[in-house]
Amino acid sequence: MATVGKVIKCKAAIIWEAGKAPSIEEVEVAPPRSHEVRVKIVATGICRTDDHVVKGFFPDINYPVIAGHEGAGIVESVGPGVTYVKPGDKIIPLSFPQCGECTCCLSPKTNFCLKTHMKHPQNLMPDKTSRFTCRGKQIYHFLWTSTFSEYTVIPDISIAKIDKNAPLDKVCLFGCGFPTGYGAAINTAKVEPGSSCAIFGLGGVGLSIIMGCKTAGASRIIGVDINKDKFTKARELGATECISPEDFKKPINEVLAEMTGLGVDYAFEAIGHTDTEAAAFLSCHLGHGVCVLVGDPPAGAKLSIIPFQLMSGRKLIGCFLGGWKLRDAIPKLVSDYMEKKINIDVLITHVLPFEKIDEGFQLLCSGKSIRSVLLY
Ligand code: CND
Ligand code: ZN
Ligand code: ZN
Repeated sequence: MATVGKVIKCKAAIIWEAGKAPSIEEVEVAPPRSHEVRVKIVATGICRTDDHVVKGFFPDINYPVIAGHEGAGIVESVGPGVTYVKPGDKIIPLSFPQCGECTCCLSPKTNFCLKTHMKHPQNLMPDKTSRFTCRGKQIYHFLWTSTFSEYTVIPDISIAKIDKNAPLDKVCLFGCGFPTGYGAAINTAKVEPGSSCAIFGLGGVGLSIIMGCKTAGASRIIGVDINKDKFTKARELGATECISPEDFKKPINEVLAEMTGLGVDYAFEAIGHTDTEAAAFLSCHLGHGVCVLVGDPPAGAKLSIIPFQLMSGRKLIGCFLGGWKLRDAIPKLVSDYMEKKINIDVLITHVLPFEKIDEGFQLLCSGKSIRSVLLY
């Protein structure tokens, strides 16, 4: 290809500083270095975590930055040492790597690869440099994905090669929302047939948790959200009941306890507030209920729990990206989608040209969208 080894100029959405809306700019994207891949992103979803970057919730993130972590694209070129993919392959950038060699990758118990960007409090490539510049300034990466750029550079341990026939405008949701929620139910909670579940927050992540609970055979799936507009889709996907905390005087955990006897078998928090995390934990059945934290509270937030509530047998756990070892799991989930075993299309409520990214964020923040997919 004519672009191999050269700097590519393309459009990207840059968040110049925390609190500022992303602005569409022309960026220069340097060629991939050793064990890196340059990808042409075709489609990207907007996840709430990207909005947290816009709002400046993560003090470790440096600005200016290119956010975005729910994309799908095609390999443009590969750096030295890359054998896993070649130009033309369809891929999904992974916001969590799977190096396959570290002690966590070798353990079946976790997907927390130790080569993660989270081990280094910086948002640059693994060699601590950036591939993006704009108006003469270095631009920072985000989660090694930065899918809000038409071309992006990603470490080869952070990509999944997928079916060459996969529709990228749909399967971009396998970059975060769907596996994050679905895996929280299937892998992390390991929901059992006949069990009762409560899902706090019915956005793209929460609805995917509902799909996971339904697949696992849960008999009661209770959706909890203050935005009742979310109830229709939640019911369509498997919620048996939906409630709003604002309709009750007493705490929502007491309401759930009354509805279920002594609390739910599994509670999930997919909002990202410590007060709803505490409520989800207290909604669990005394003695054995399991609460899974999925939402992303602002950095530095602390959750307060009375030790007795854990000692009595309730469990509190959490997961990134649904606990999947992503490089192994994402290609299989995409195949399941191609074979119509799972349906993610229902989560896509809006499709917009990339230039309308700001509208996409507004739709998310006003509660009008589940997922907006941006097309380059
Ligand atoms: P989105 O904003 O679409 O959904 C959140 C839902 O929560 C909305 O429907 C709100 O109406 C609802 N809500 C807000 N406040 C309350 C409240 N007090 N009580 C009840 N409901 C409320 O977000 P999303 O689905 O894209 O993401 C959900 C969370 O998951 C968010 O915190 C995001 O940052 C996080 C996340 C985690 C991970 C992971 O790997 N663990 C990956 N991506 C996103
Ligand atoms: Zn690893
Ligand atoms: Zn996300």
